[in-house]
Amino acid sequence: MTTAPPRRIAHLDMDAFFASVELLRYPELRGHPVVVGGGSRHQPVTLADGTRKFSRLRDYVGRGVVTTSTYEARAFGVFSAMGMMKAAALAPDAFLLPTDFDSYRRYSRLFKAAVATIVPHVEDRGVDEIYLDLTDHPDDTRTLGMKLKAAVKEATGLTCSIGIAPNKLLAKICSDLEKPDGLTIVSYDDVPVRIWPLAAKKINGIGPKAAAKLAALGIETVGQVALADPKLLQEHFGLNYAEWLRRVSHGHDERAVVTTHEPKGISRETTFERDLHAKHDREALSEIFTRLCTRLADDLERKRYAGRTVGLKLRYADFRTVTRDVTLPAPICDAAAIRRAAGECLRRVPLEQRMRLLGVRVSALVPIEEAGARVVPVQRDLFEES
Ligand code: DCP
Ligand code: MG
Repeated sequence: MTTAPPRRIAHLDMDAFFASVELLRYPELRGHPVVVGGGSRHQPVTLADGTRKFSRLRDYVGRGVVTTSTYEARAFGVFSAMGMMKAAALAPDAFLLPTDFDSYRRYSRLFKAAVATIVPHVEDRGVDEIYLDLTDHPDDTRTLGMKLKAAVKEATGLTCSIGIAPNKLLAKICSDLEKPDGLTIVSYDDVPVRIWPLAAKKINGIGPKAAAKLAALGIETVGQVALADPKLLQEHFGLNYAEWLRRVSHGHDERAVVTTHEPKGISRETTFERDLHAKHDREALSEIFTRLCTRLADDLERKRYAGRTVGLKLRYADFRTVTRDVTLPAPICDAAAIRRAAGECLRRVPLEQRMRLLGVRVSALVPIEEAGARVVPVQRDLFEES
């Protein structure tokens, strides 16, 4: 029997990414609780003496959500996706900054380019995270990890956290263990000590529903999943998922780091924290909708595609799902155009019922270079039109 040589896989994730980018231009806020979110309102104002006046979280009125927060704000319990008003109750004095996706995309490109000069095998996983295959690199693991962190810092002024492990599953878990500015290296031998005590939901693929179901069986940690009776898991989760649970809880994962692929369509969807209504939750929905389109535009730009067909997926509170799509005369890839087309689709679905999920997809893809598509900034108030 031949066994594959052990791999060295890294997961790199930027620390408090959007907030950290903001602190580069507002260094006077460093060390303070800062929250990014609430759309594009609440721009800082430069006073006559050259100092800047910032909004505070307590000034916020509306139904928007927190995009991200600095670690100082997290100490008050303020995290991504929390309602801004709830966040304001926890940290009224926190500084509030509007989102600026163009900057985040620019820094995203910068840190990825810096990493690619050291390790060519990069799998792009979104605006602030990547996987790397370090297996063939001559440097020892810690030296290489430090080198990657230094390159990111040098190119952007920002810190990141890196997990290095024999596979993607463990690397992703590890990048989170010593945040911020972490470098965590684990081997299979470390799994019982470092991974088993963690909550089961730390595994990418054990979502809130599966975690709740496990908890109902008295299974809270990864280790408890590993030691659970396979028959019990199979009974509650089906054969495939139970088998997958067994493998991941022992730290096994064979997925390769994939540097490129040719997609048919690219989509983003999000399940709301609570069911939302088109009228009563218009502001929150509008923001979520815009963010979905912005992230989708970001995915398209990163993968260098534009597409002619824009699809909308909507799941109601009762789990009925409807989809609509629209095919445009020319391929698009920018957030505003996607938002407009998806908004058109939205007009063609009934909106009386509360919704639990919203998804947007762009298909009929062509490489961006052939599309002649133009990138324009996103508009934020289009939900109103629907
Ligand atoms: N983001 C978002 N909506 C969310 C979660 C995140 O728009 N519900 C954005 C803001 C984050 C960025 O994506 O800055 C990256 O997400 P992460 O989960 O990596 O969060 P951070 O980078 O902010 O923090 P951490 O240091 O925990 O990675
Ligand atoms: Mg991050």
